[in-house]
Amino acid sequence: MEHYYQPEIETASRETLTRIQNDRLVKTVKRVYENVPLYRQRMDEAGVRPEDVKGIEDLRKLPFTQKQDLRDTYPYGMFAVPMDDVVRLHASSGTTGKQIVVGYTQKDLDMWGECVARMLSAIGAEKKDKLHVAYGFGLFTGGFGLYEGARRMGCTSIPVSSGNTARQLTIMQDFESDILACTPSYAMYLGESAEKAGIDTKALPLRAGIFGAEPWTEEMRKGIEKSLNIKAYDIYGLTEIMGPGVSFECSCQAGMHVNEDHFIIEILDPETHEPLPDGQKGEIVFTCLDKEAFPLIRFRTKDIGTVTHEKCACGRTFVRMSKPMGRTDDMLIIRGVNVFPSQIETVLLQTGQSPNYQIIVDRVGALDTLEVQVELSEEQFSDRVSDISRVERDLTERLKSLLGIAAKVTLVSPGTVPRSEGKAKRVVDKRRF
Ligand code: DLL
Repeated sequence: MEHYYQPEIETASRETLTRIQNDRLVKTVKRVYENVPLYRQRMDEAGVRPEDVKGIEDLRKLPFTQKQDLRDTYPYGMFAVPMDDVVRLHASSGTTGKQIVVGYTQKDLDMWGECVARMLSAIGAEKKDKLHVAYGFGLFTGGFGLYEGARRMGCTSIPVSSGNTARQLTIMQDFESDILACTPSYAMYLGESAEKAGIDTKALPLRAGIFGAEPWTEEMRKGIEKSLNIKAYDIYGLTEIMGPGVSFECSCQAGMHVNEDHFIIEILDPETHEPLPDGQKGEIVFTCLDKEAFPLIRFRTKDIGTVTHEKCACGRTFVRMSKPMGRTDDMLIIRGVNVFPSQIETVLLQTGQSPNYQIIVDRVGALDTLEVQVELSEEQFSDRVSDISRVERDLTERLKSLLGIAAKVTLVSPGTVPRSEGKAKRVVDKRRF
């Protein structure tokens, strides 16, 4: 039996959802025009008046928002309510550039909790469950986002925050955590550390995990499910739009349902900005429908993905998005060839290699170089040198045929690739541009 948190809305007909979206979009556009100078200016420049937007069919008349706009208006220029009504701030630094600040009203936090509670119900969590939150608590949205959902749903949250792996494992055992929430790379590390510490994960009550905030592959999902003996679910979100819970996986694990009563998703051709049909890869763009403090219109996420309107076996009618398949800005251009780190990860995991790897890009003279450092498992480490060279050769060939350019594969000793407690740093780009 499928569990829903709000069955009426989660299984609503397309007509009902469209009606809600039309109604909320009209109100939000009016509000941002009146309260956010940047939107008033952009809409004036585009010759669009708030009353020209009568529903979602007029969405395309509206200008885009980009991360740079949030930096230019730092810290509070995009807020649509007086500071008096803001009850929480979060921030995101990204990997480059100045941080951005987002705000939430009381109602925004309730809505956030509702979105995360839908995800918790979808994966079969119940009030009696204990949610072990090992996402960071702080300006990062991961910790507090999951906490809001657990509170809303009535689960017991254990706000451990990130770091101190030995302590995480002790708490997991002693407090009897049922569900784990952290980044997928940290989940892998927890599994590995449990094994090293001689903890039998099969004997733990832990049964599910909520992993997101960074790209991860199906192979990695299998690895986590095996090592922690749980079901692993994907959750997506971004600071600018809300944090975790913009979309979530259900028990079918076949894409992430977008909370469409609160957010509109568009998939656009990154160059022409034309909308793309179901199944075609493009840039994910979100519009907030009922956020009060920080409502963004057509925010270009730079994440690349697809959507499907096909019916999901879980009964939810919310459109599903794919796992993001990289970002327009994490695509590496090496000797003129486009390379996504996720392609490299897929090859490594499909061939049974360790998920602990790092991609090093450098430039020697005028030539870009690509090196993939992959950690050997303990068994491989004790193998003969000739076996290790065979693995290196095999990986080199597979990467060459997939990427179309040569990569140097270096197998390194177990435990030498740096572990992360939050988002993993997979790429080190040493080139000077
Ligand atoms: O990472 C919010 C979050 C926290 C999501 C906890 C899920 C769980 P930011 O730090 O602003 O917010 O980073 C947002 O992370 O644009 C994607 O590129 C990436 N990302 C988030 N979730 C996923 C996912 C949080 N499930 C950026 N799969 C986004 C792949 C993800 N990438």
